[in-house]
Amino acid sequence: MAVTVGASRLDLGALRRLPIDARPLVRPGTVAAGVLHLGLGAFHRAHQAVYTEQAMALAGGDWGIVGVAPRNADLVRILAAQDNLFSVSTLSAADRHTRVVGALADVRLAAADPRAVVALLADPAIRVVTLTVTEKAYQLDPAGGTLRPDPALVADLTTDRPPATVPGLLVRGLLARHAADAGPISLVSCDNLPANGRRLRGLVSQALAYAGTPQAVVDWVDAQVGFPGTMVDRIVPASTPDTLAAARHALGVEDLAAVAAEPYTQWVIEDDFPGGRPAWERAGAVLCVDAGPWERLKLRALNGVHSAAAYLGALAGCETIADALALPHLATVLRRLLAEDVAASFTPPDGVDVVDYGEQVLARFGNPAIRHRTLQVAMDGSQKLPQRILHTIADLRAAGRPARWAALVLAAWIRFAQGSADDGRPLPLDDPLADRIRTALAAVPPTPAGAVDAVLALDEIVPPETAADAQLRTDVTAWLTDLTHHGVPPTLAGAA
Ligand code: CS2
Repeated sequence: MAVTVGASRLDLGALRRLPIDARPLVRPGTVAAGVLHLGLGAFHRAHQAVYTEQAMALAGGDWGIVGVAPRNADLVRILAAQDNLFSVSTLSAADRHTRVVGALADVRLAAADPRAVVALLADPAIRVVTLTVTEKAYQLDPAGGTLRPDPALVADLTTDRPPATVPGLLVRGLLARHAADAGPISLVSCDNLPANGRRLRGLVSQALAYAGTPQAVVDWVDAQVGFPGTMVDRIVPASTPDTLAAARHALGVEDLAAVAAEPYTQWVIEDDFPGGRPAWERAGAVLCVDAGPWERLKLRALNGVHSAAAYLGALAGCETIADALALPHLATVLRRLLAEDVAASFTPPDGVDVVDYGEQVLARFGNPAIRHRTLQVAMDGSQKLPQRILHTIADLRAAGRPARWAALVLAAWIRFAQGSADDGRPLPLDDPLADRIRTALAAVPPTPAGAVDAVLALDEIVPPETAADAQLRTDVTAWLTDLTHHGVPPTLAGAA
Protein backbone atom coordinates (compact mmCIF):
# COMPACT_ATOMS: atom_id res chain seq x y z
CA MET A 1 0.00 0.00 0.00
CA ALA A 2 1.32 3.45 -0.90
CA VAL A 3 2.23 6.12 1.65
CA THR A 4 -0.83 8.18 2.49
CA VAL A 5 -0.21 11.82 3.20
CA GLY A 6 -2.27 13.03 6.14
CA ALA A 7 -3.28 9.40 6.73
CA SER A 8 -6.15 8.70 9.08
CA ARG A 9 -5.61 7.12 12.47
CA LEU A 10 -5.37 3.40 13.25
CA ASP A 11 -8.52 2.45 15.17
CA LEU A 12 -11.30 -0.15 15.06
CA GLY A 13 -12.91 1.57 12.09
CA ALA A 14 -9.68 1.40 10.07
CA LEU A 15 -9.23 -2.37 10.45
CA ARG A 16 -11.38 -3.46 7.54
CA ARG A 17 -9.31 -1.29 5.19
CA LEU A 18 -6.05 -2.98 6.19
CA PRO A 19 -4.46 -5.73 4.10
CA ILE A 20 -5.76 -9.09 5.41
CA ASP A 21 -2.36 -10.17 6.68
CA ALA A 22 -1.98 -6.93 8.63
CA ARG A 23 -5.15 -7.41 10.68
CA PRO A 24 -5.25 -8.59 14.31
CA LEU A 25 -5.57 -12.31 15.05
CA VAL A 26 -8.42 -11.74 17.50
CA ARG A 27 -11.43 -9.45 17.19
CA PRO A 28 -10.34 -6.43 19.23
CA GLY A 29 -12.85 -5.22 21.73
CA THR A 30 -14.39 -8.70 22.08
CA VAL A 31 -11.93 -10.35 24.47
CA ALA A 32 -12.43 -9.84 28.18
CA ALA A 33 -9.42 -8.96 30.32
CA GLY A 34 -7.54 -11.65 32.24
CA VAL A 35 -3.99 -10.25 32.26
CA LEU A 36 -2.76 -7.05 33.85
CA HIS A 37 0.51 -5.82 32.40
CA LEU A 38 2.74 -3.21 34.04
CA GLY A 39 5.07 -1.34 31.66
CA LEU A 40 3.66 -0.59 28.21
CA GLY A 41 7.02 -0.04 26.49
CA ALA A 42 8.01 -1.25 23.04
CA PHE A 43 9.27 -4.60 24.38
CA HIS A 44 5.92 -5.61 25.85
CA ARG A 45 4.06 -4.63 22.71
CA ALA A 46 6.37 -6.71 20.48
CA HIS A 47 6.72 -9.66 22.85
CA GLN A 48 4.13 -10.72 25.46
CA ALA A 49 1.27 -8.93 23.66
CA VAL A 50 2.06 -10.85 20.47
CA TYR A 51 2.27 -14.23 22.26
CA THR A 52 -0.91 -13.57 24.21
CA GLU A 53 -2.86 -12.54 21.13
CA GLN A 54 -1.76 -15.66 19.28
CA ALA A 55 -2.57 -17.87 22.29
CA MET A 56 -6.10 -16.42 22.40
CA ALA A 57 -6.49 -16.82 18.63
CA LEU A 58 -5.48 -20.49 18.77
CA ALA A 59 -6.89 -21.62 22.11
CA GLY A 60 -9.41 -18.99 23.18
CA GLY A 61 -9.76 -17.76 26.74
CA ASP A 62 -10.47 -14.39 28.29
CA TRP A 63 -6.88 -13.23 28.44
CA GLY A 64 -7.13 -9.73 27.03
CA ILE A 65 -4.45 -7.47 28.49
CA VAL A 66 -5.08 -4.37 30.55
CA GLY A 67 -1.88 -2.44 29.84
CA VAL A 68 -0.70 -0.10 32.57
CA ALA A 69 1.90 2.55 31.84
CA PRO A 70 3.47 3.73 35.10
CA ARG A 71 4.09 7.29 33.85
CA ASN A 72 3.90 7.61 30.05
CA ALA A 73 0.71 9.68 29.68
CA ASP A 74 1.29 10.31 25.94
CA LEU A 75 1.39 6.60 25.16
CA VAL A 76 -1.82 5.92 27.10
CA ARG A 77 -3.56 8.80 25.33
CA ILE A 78 -2.38 7.55 21.93
CA LEU A 79 -3.43 3.95 22.56
CA ALA A 80 -6.82 5.01 23.91
CA ALA A 81 -7.38 7.13 20.78
CA GLN A 82 -6.43 4.08 18.67
CA ASP A 83 -8.93 1.76 20.44
CA ASN A 84 -5.89 0.06 22.10
CA LEU A 85 -4.52 -1.03 18.72
CA PHE A 86 -0.86 -0.82 17.67
CA SER A 87 1.28 -2.52 15.05
CA VAL A 88 4.48 -4.54 15.16
CA SER A 89 6.81 -4.41 12.17
CA THR A 90 9.14 -7.39 11.91
CA LEU A 91 12.34 -6.34 10.18
CA SER A 92 15.24 -8.23 8.65
CA ALA A 93 17.71 -7.33 5.92
CA ALA A 94 15.56 -9.13 3.35
CA ASP A 95 12.05 -8.67 4.58
CA ARG A 96 9.59 -6.55 6.50
CA HIS A 97 6.07 -7.33 7.62
CA THR A 98 3.66 -5.22 9.66
CA ARG A 99 0.66 -6.51 11.61
CA VAL A 100 -1.78 -4.90 14.02
CA VAL A 101 -2.06 -6.61 17.42
CA GLY A 102 -5.43 -6.80 19.14
CA ALA A 103 -4.39 -8.18 22.54
CA LEU A 104 -4.90 -4.99 24.57
CA ALA A 105 -8.33 -4.84 26.16
CA ASP A 106 -7.72 -1.52 27.91
CA VAL A 107 -4.96 0.91 28.90
CA ARG A 108 -4.39 2.80 32.14
CA LEU A 109 -1.97 5.39 33.47
CA ALA A 110 -0.85 4.40 36.99
CA ALA A 111 0.41 7.89 37.82
CA ALA A 112 -3.04 9.37 37.13
CA ASP A 113 -5.15 6.70 38.79
CA PRO A 114 -3.15 4.32 40.98
CA ARG A 115 -6.26 3.20 42.87
CA ALA A 116 -7.72 1.83 39.62
CA VAL A 117 -4.62 -0.34 39.22
CA VAL A 118 -4.93 -1.58 42.80
CA ALA A 119 -8.59 -2.39 42.10
CA LEU A 120 -7.61 -4.38 38.99
CA LEU A 121 -5.11 -6.40 41.04
CA ALA A 122 -8.04 -7.28 43.33
CA ASP A 123 -10.36 -8.17 40.43
CA PRO A 124 -11.08 -11.94 40.23
CA ALA A 125 -11.05 -11.73 36.40
CA ILE A 126 -7.35 -10.80 36.50
CA ARG A 127 -5.33 -13.95 37.16
CA VAL A 128 -1.98 -13.07 35.63
CA VAL A 129 0.16 -9.95 36.08
CA THR A 130 3.12 -9.54 33.76
CA LEU A 131 5.81 -6.91 34.25
CA THR A 132 8.29 -5.15 31.95
CA VAL A 133 9.23 -2.21 34.11
CA THR A 134 13.06 -2.36 33.67
CA GLU A 135 15.53 -3.53 36.28
CA LYS A 136 15.63 -0.33 38.31
CA ALA A 137 11.88 -0.18 39.02
CA TYR A 138 12.20 -3.19 41.36
CA GLN A 139 14.27 -1.02 43.75
CA LEU A 140 16.47 -3.98 44.65
CA ASP A 141 20.16 -3.79 45.33
CA PRO A 142 21.52 -5.19 42.01
CA ALA A 143 24.31 -7.18 43.70
CA GLY A 144 22.17 -9.11 46.16
CA GLY A 145 18.47 -8.39 45.69
CA THR A 146 18.00 -6.53 48.98
CA LEU A 147 15.16 -3.99 48.95
CA ARG A 148 16.46 -0.41 48.88
CA PRO A 149 13.27 1.61 49.16
CA ASP A 150 13.40 5.24 48.06
CA PRO A 151 11.21 7.79 49.88
CA ALA A 152 8.32 7.22 47.44
CA LEU A 153 8.32 3.47 48.15
CA VAL A 154 8.64 4.03 51.90
CA ALA A 155 5.54 6.23 51.68
CA ASP A 156 3.73 3.55 49.62
CA LEU A 157 4.52 0.92 52.25
CA THR A 158 3.90 2.94 55.40
CA THR A 159 1.03 5.33 54.59
CA ASP A 160 -2.26 4.90 52.80
CA ARG A 161 -1.66 7.51 50.13
CA PRO A 162 -2.16 6.23 46.55
CA PRO A 163 0.89 4.14 45.58
CA ALA A 164 3.45 5.81 43.29
CA THR A 165 5.93 2.98 42.74
CA VAL A 166 5.73 -0.43 41.08
CA PRO A 167 6.45 -2.40 44.29
CA GLY A 168 3.94 -0.16 46.09
CA LEU A 169 1.24 -0.94 43.51
CA LEU A 170 1.93 -4.67 43.75
CA VAL A 171 1.85 -4.80 47.54
CA ARG A 172 -1.29 -2.67 47.81
CA GLY A 173 -2.88 -4.75 45.08
CA LEU A 174 -2.08 -8.04 46.84
CA LEU A 175 -3.45 -6.70 50.14
CA ALA A 176 -6.64 -5.67 48.34
CA ARG A 177 -6.87 -9.04 46.58
CA HIS A 178 -6.53 -10.90 49.86
CA ALA A 179 -9.19 -8.68 51.43
CA ALA A 180 -11.54 -9.24 48.46
CA ASP A 181 -10.90 -13.00 48.50
CA ALA A 182 -10.41 -12.72 44.73
CA GLY A 183 -8.48 -15.96 44.26
CA PRO A 184 -4.99 -16.99 43.19
CA ILE A 185 -2.83 -14.98 40.82
CA SER A 186 0.66 -15.09 39.31
CA LEU A 187 3.12 -12.20 39.09
CA VAL A 188 5.40 -12.75 36.12
CA SER A 189 8.58 -10.72 35.83
CA CYS A 190 9.59 -10.33 32.18
CA ASP A 191 12.59 -8.15 32.99
CA ASN A 192 16.22 -9.16 32.51
CA LEU A 193 16.89 -9.69 36.21
CA PRO A 194 18.77 -12.72 37.50
CA ALA A 195 16.31 -15.44 38.61
CA ASN A 196 13.58 -12.88 37.96
CA GLY A 197 10.78 -14.97 39.52
CA ARG A 198 12.70 -15.43 42.75
CA ARG A 199 13.74 -11.75 42.72
CA LEU A 200 10.13 -10.64 42.38
CA ARG A 201 9.02 -13.02 45.13
CA GLY A 202 11.84 -11.63 47.30
CA LEU A 203 10.77 -8.08 46.50
CA VAL A 204 7.17 -8.77 47.49
CA SER A 205 8.07 -10.54 50.72
CA GLN A 206 10.57 -7.83 51.76
CA ALA A 207 8.02 -5.11 50.94
CA LEU A 208 5.27 -6.93 52.86
CA ALA A 209 7.59 -7.22 55.86
CA TYR A 210 8.55 -3.53 55.60
CA ALA A 211 4.86 -2.63 55.57
CA GLY A 212 4.26 -4.69 58.74
CA THR A 213 1.80 -6.96 56.92
CA PRO A 214 -0.19 -9.41 59.08
CA GLN A 215 1.05 -13.03 58.96
CA ALA A 216 -2.27 -14.25 57.53
CA VAL A 217 -1.69 -12.15 54.39
CA VAL A 218 1.93 -13.31 54.13
CA ASP A 219 0.73 -16.92 54.35
CA TRP A 220 -1.92 -16.24 51.68
CA VAL A 221 0.76 -14.82 49.35
CA ASP A 222 2.92 -17.90 49.93
CA ALA A 223 0.06 -20.23 49.10
CA GLN A 224 -1.91 -18.36 46.42
CA VAL A 225 0.52 -16.19 44.46
CA GLY A 226 2.79 -17.68 41.80
CA PHE A 227 6.10 -16.07 40.87
CA PRO A 228 7.18 -17.96 37.75
CA GLY A 229 10.66 -17.20 36.43
CA THR A 230 10.95 -16.36 32.74
CA MET A 231 13.46 -15.85 30.00
CA VAL A 232 12.26 -13.26 27.50
CA ASP A 233 14.03 -12.45 24.26
CA ARG A 234 13.41 -10.21 21.29
CA ILE A 235 15.40 -7.17 20.20
CA VAL A 236 12.97 -4.25 20.17
CA PRO A 237 14.61 -0.82 19.98
CA ALA A 238 12.81 2.30 21.14
CA SER A 239 10.49 3.52 18.36
CA THR A 240 11.62 6.50 16.28
CA PRO A 241 9.94 8.67 13.62
CA ASP A 242 11.25 6.13 11.09
CA THR A 243 9.36 3.34 12.89
CA LEU A 244 6.13 5.32 12.61
CA ALA A 245 6.78 6.17 8.95
CA ALA A 246 7.38 2.49 8.12
CA ALA A 247 4.12 1.50 9.86
CA ARG A 248 2.21 4.23 8.02
CA HIS A 249 3.68 3.01 4.74
CA ALA A 250 2.64 -0.58 5.41
CA LEU A 251 -0.81 0.12 6.88
CA GLY A 252 -1.93 3.25 5.07
CA VAL A 253 -3.02 4.70 8.41
CA GLU A 254 -1.11 6.54 11.12
CA ASP A 255 -0.04 4.38 14.11
CA LEU A 256 1.61 6.51 16.76
CA ALA A 257 2.18 3.47 19.01
CA ALA A 258 3.96 1.40 16.32
CA VAL A 259 6.97 -0.71 17.25
CA ALA A 260 9.59 -2.49 15.16
CA ALA A 261 11.42 -5.66 16.14
CA GLU A 262 13.72 -8.37 14.83
CA PRO A 263 12.17 -11.65 13.57
CA TYR A 264 13.69 -13.72 16.41
CA THR A 265 11.55 -14.18 19.50
CA GLN A 266 11.73 -16.54 22.48
CA TRP A 267 9.88 -16.95 25.77
CA VAL A 268 10.62 -19.60 28.39
CA ILE A 269 8.22 -19.58 31.35
CA GLU A 270 8.07 -21.60 34.55
CA ASP A 271 4.60 -23.10 34.73
CA ASP A 272 3.47 -21.69 38.08
CA PHE A 273 -0.02 -20.32 37.46
CA PRO A 274 -2.44 -21.24 40.26
CA GLY A 275 -5.14 -19.03 38.69
CA GLY A 276 -4.66 -20.33 35.12
CA ARG A 277 -2.91 -18.70 32.17
CA PRO A 278 -3.12 -18.10 28.41
CA ALA A 279 -2.09 -21.09 26.27
CA TRP A 280 1.21 -19.38 25.48
CA GLU A 281 2.73 -22.72 24.42
CA ARG A 282 0.38 -22.62 21.41
CA ALA A 283 2.14 -19.41 20.38
CA GLY A 284 5.59 -20.99 20.65
CA ALA A 285 6.52 -20.22 24.27
CA VAL A 286 8.22 -22.99 26.25
CA LEU A 287 6.57 -23.81 29.59
CA CYS A 288 8.96 -25.54 31.97
CA VAL A 289 9.80 -26.29 35.59
CA ASP A 290 13.06 -24.32 35.78
CA ALA A 291 13.87 -21.45 33.43
CA GLY A 292 17.19 -20.83 35.25
CA PRO A 293 19.56 -22.34 32.67
CA TRP A 294 17.80 -20.46 29.83
CA GLU A 295 17.86 -17.26 31.74
CA ARG A 296 21.58 -17.54 32.53
CA LEU A 297 22.27 -18.35 28.89
CA LYS A 298 20.40 -15.31 27.68
CA LEU A 299 21.67 -12.85 30.29
CA ARG A 300 25.30 -13.86 29.84
CA ALA A 301 25.55 -14.81 26.15
CA LEU A 302 23.16 -12.21 24.75
CA ASN A 303 22.77 -9.32 27.17
CA GLY A 304 26.38 -9.44 28.42
CA VAL A 305 27.65 -9.35 24.86
CA HIS A 306 25.13 -6.62 24.03
CA SER A 307 26.50 -4.47 26.86
CA ALA A 308 30.06 -5.15 25.66
CA ALA A 309 29.16 -3.97 22.15
CA ALA A 310 27.25 -0.98 23.56
CA TYR A 311 30.06 0.38 25.78
CA LEU A 312 32.91 -0.30 23.36
CA GLY A 313 30.79 0.95 20.46
CA ALA A 314 29.68 4.13 22.24
CA LEU A 315 33.28 4.92 23.24
CA ALA A 316 34.34 4.48 19.60
CA GLY A 317 31.57 6.82 18.41
CA CYS A 318 29.19 4.20 16.95
CA GLU A 319 25.53 5.14 16.97
CA THR A 320 24.04 1.66 16.69
CA ILE A 321 24.89 -1.86 17.82
CA ALA A 322 25.08 -2.95 14.16
CA ASP A 323 27.64 -0.16 13.52
CA ALA A 324 29.62 -1.32 16.54
CA LEU A 325 29.69 -4.88 15.21
CA ALA A 326 31.34 -3.52 12.08
CA LEU A 327 34.27 -2.03 14.07
CA PRO A 328 37.45 -3.89 13.13
CA HIS A 329 38.15 -6.73 15.60
CA LEU A 330 35.07 -6.16 17.75
CA ALA A 331 33.34 -9.33 16.55
CA THR A 332 36.54 -11.32 17.20
CA VAL A 333 36.75 -9.96 20.74
CA LEU A 334 33.06 -10.74 21.37
CA ARG A 335 33.60 -14.29 20.08
CA ARG A 336 36.50 -14.72 22.52
CA LEU A 337 34.32 -13.31 25.32
CA LEU A 338 31.69 -15.90 24.43
CA ALA A 339 33.98 -18.88 23.94
CA GLU A 340 36.61 -18.31 26.63
CA ASP A 341 34.61 -16.62 29.39
CA VAL A 342 30.82 -16.92 29.02
CA ALA A 343 30.77 -20.57 27.86
CA ALA A 344 33.20 -21.58 30.61
CA SER A 345 31.16 -19.89 33.36
CA PHE A 346 27.98 -21.99 33.58
CA THR A 347 26.13 -25.10 32.44
CA PRO A 348 23.78 -24.25 29.56
CA PRO A 349 20.36 -25.85 29.00
CA ASP A 350 20.51 -29.42 27.66
CA GLY A 351 21.35 -29.54 23.99
CA VAL A 352 22.48 -25.89 23.72
CA ASP A 353 26.00 -25.02 22.63
CA VAL A 354 26.89 -21.57 23.98
CA VAL A 355 29.28 -20.79 21.13
CA ASP A 356 26.64 -21.62 18.49
CA TYR A 357 24.05 -19.62 20.41
CA GLY A 358 26.57 -16.74 20.52
CA GLU A 359 27.03 -16.88 16.74
CA GLN A 360 23.29 -16.53 16.29
CA VAL A 361 23.32 -13.61 18.74
CA LEU A 362 26.08 -11.82 16.78
CA ALA A 363 24.12 -12.31 13.55
CA ARG A 364 21.03 -10.80 15.25
CA PHE A 365 23.08 -7.82 16.50
CA GLY A 366 24.25 -7.24 12.93
CA ASN A 367 20.67 -7.02 11.53
CA PRO A 368 20.97 -3.78 9.52
CA ALA A 369 17.22 -3.12 9.67
CA ILE A 370 17.26 -2.84 13.47
CA ARG A 371 18.74 0.50 14.50
CA HIS A 372 19.32 -0.20 18.18
CA ARG A 373 21.24 2.71 19.67
CA THR A 374 24.35 1.90 21.69
CA LEU A 375 23.27 4.54 24.22
CA GLN A 376 19.94 2.76 24.79
CA VAL A 377 21.67 -0.52 25.64
CA ALA A 378 24.32 1.37 27.67
CA MET A 379 21.67 2.86 30.02
CA ASP A 380 21.34 1.65 33.60
CA GLY A 381 24.65 -0.24 33.62
CA SER A 382 24.63 -0.50 37.42
CA GLN A 383 21.39 -2.48 37.22
CA LYS A 384 22.43 -4.65 34.29
CA LEU A 385 26.10 -5.53 34.69
CA PRO A 386 25.77 -7.78 37.76
CA GLN A 387 23.72 -10.44 35.93
CA ARG A 388 25.31 -9.79 32.53
CA ILE A 389 29.03 -9.72 33.38
CA LEU A 390 29.76 -9.83 37.12
CA HIS A 391 28.13 -13.25 37.57
CA THR A 392 30.26 -14.57 34.69
CA ILE A 393 33.33 -13.14 36.41
CA ALA A 394 32.37 -14.52 39.84
CA ASP A 395 31.73 -18.04 38.52
CA LEU A 396 34.95 -18.14 36.50
CA ARG A 397 37.06 -16.84 39.36
CA ALA A 398 35.45 -19.21 41.87
CA ALA A 399 36.53 -22.03 39.54
CA GLY A 400 40.08 -20.62 39.48
CA ARG A 401 39.83 -19.47 35.86
CA PRO A 402 40.80 -16.12 34.32
CA ALA A 403 38.06 -13.69 33.24
CA ARG A 404 40.07 -11.69 30.74
CA TRP A 405 37.36 -10.64 28.29
CA ALA A 406 34.71 -10.04 30.92
CA ALA A 407 37.28 -7.76 32.60
CA LEU A 408 37.42 -5.76 29.36
CA VAL A 409 33.65 -5.21 29.50
CA LEU A 410 33.90 -3.93 33.06
CA ALA A 411 36.75 -1.60 32.03
CA ALA A 412 34.67 -0.32 29.09
CA TRP A 413 31.77 0.44 31.43
CA ILE A 414 34.08 2.32 33.82
CA ARG A 415 35.46 4.36 30.93
CA PHE A 416 31.91 5.01 29.72
CA ALA A 417 30.94 6.15 33.24
CA GLN A 418 33.88 8.57 33.21
CA GLY A 419 31.82 10.45 30.68
CA SER A 420 33.69 10.94 27.39
CA ALA A 421 34.11 9.02 24.17
CA ASP A 422 37.47 8.47 22.48
CA ASP A 423 37.00 11.66 20.47
CA GLY A 424 36.24 13.66 23.63
CA ARG A 425 32.50 13.93 23.03
CA PRO A 426 30.43 13.66 26.22
CA LEU A 427 28.62 10.39 26.97
CA PRO A 428 25.49 10.45 29.15
CA LEU A 429 25.52 8.40 32.34
CA ASP A 430 21.82 7.55 32.40
CA ASP A 431 21.71 5.37 35.50
CA PRO A 432 19.80 5.39 38.80
CA LEU A 433 23.17 5.21 40.61
CA ALA A 434 24.77 7.94 38.45
CA ASP A 435 25.38 10.28 41.39
CA ARG A 436 26.90 7.54 43.50
CA ILE A 437 29.17 6.45 40.63
CA ARG A 438 30.26 10.01 39.79
CA THR A 439 30.96 10.81 43.44
CA ALA A 440 33.02 7.64 43.82
CA LEU A 441 35.04 8.45 40.68
CA ALA A 442 35.60 12.05 41.79
CA ALA A 443 36.98 10.94 45.17
CA VAL A 444 39.95 8.98 43.80
CA PRO A 445 43.08 9.93 41.81
CA PRO A 446 42.13 10.31 38.12
CA THR A 447 44.13 7.28 37.04
CA PRO A 448 42.87 3.97 35.66
CA ALA A 449 43.85 2.23 38.92
CA GLY A 450 42.00 4.86 40.95
CA ALA A 451 38.84 4.52 38.83
CA VAL A 452 38.88 0.72 39.08
CA ASP A 453 39.27 0.92 42.88
CA ALA A 454 36.36 3.35 43.08
CA VAL A 455 34.01 1.20 41.02
CA LEU A 456 34.96 -2.12 42.61
CA ALA A 457 34.14 -0.55 45.99
CA LEU A 458 30.48 0.10 45.00
CA ASP A 459 29.02 -2.69 47.09
CA GLU A 460 25.45 -2.42 45.81
CA ILE A 461 26.83 -3.45 42.40
CA VAL A 462 29.99 -5.51 43.03
CA PRO A 463 29.91 -8.55 45.35
CA PRO A 464 32.63 -8.71 48.04
CA GLU A 465 34.57 -11.64 46.51
CA THR A 466 34.85 -9.79 43.19
CA ALA A 467 35.89 -6.56 44.91
CA ALA A 468 38.62 -8.49 46.75
CA ASP A 469 39.94 -10.27 43.65
CA ALA A 470 43.46 -8.88 43.05
CA GLN A 471 43.94 -10.60 39.67
CA LEU A 472 40.68 -9.22 38.36
CA ARG A 473 41.59 -5.74 39.60
CA THR A 474 44.92 -5.99 37.72
CA ASP A 475 43.17 -7.15 34.52
CA VAL A 476 40.49 -4.45 34.59
CA THR A 477 43.13 -1.79 35.29
CA ALA A 478 45.27 -2.99 32.37
CA TRP A 479 42.29 -2.81 29.98
CA LEU A 480 41.24 0.60 31.29
CA THR A 481 44.80 1.86 30.84
CA ASP A 482 44.74 0.74 27.20
CA LEU A 483 41.31 2.20 26.55
CA THR A 484 42.32 5.51 28.19
CA HIS A 485 45.64 5.90 26.43
CA HIS A 486 44.88 4.42 23.02
CA GLY A 487 41.09 4.32 22.57
CA VAL A 488 38.90 1.42 21.48
CA PRO A 489 40.21 0.47 17.99
CA PRO A 490 43.90 0.01 18.99
CA THR A 491 42.86 -1.78 22.20
CA LEU A 492 40.78 -4.23 20.17
CA ALA A 493 43.49 -4.60 17.52
CA GLY A 494 46.08 -5.36 20.19
CA ALA A 495 43.87 -7.92 21.89
CA ALA A 496 42.17 -9.85 19.09
C1 CS2 B 1 19.32 -4.90 25.74
C2 CS2 B 1 18.03 -5.69 25.85
O1 CS2 B 1 18.71 -2.68 26.21
C3 CS2 B 1 19.35 -3.66 26.61
O2 CS2 B 1 20.01 -3.63 27.63
O3 CS2 B 1 20.41 -5.74 26.03
O4 CS2 B 1 16.92 -4.87 25.87
C4 CS2 B 1 17.93 -6.72 24.73
O5 CS2 B 1 17.73 -6.10 23.48
C5 CS2 B 1 16.82 -7.70 24.99
O6 CS2 B 1 17.00 -8.26 26.27
C6 CS2 B 1 16.78 -8.78 23.93
O7 CS2 B 1 15.91 -9.76 24.32
